[in-house]
Amino acid sequence: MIEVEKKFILTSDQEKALTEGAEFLGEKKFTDSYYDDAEYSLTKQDIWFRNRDGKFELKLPMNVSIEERVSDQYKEVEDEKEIKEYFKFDASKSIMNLLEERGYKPFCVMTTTRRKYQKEGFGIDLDIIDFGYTVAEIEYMAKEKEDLREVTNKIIEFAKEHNIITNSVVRGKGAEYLRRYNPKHFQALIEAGVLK
Ligand code: V4E
Repeated sequence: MIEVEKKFILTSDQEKALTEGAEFLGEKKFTDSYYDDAEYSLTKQDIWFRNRDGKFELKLPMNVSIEERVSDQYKEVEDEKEIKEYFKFDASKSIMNLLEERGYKPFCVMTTTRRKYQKEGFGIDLDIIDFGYTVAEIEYMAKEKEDLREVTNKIIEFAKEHNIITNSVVRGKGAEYLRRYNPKHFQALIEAGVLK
């Protein structure tokens, strides 16, 4: 499955419209640590390697150019064996060995409180992040063969139906964290064409 998601900063009226009639799936709190080496080798390729509450996960870009970027399209790899395969790393060694050998260190640690909803086949996440940032995500799980542009349009249509109209790209929490706390890394990603 491919996760297609679009982020929005909502007014309280928009948040109300979006969650009205939605099924509330629950609230959870999780802490993410994002890893990279000193050259930002991963994030400069839009690869996001994180540990979420003790479990490693990889978010791999679906080769969407920054000009065309109207939504986030990432493939998620959560299986440790597959993560090691992706990094062409010895399967008999641990992920900790991988971090050590490749020089991957945490560059961002943040805790998110997430309220999850479901409405008309879309997932809605309302994220409140500990460093003072709140962002909403509307997501749709697409099948490998689905046209991702069409899926993005579906998300935009759904948002419009709730009076959420935005043409701007909303920064994800990782990008916002870097902008605030690690301008050097943030600038490197702008120069690499990963962030705007
Ligand atoms: C993909 C990404 C980053 C990692 C965090 O991604 P995000 O979607 O915010 O995480 P989260 O917690 O919602 O993941 P989920 O629980 O849905 O799996 S940090 C920056 N990016 C990429 C990115 C980009 N290239 N451009 C912009 C404007 N924002 C983010």
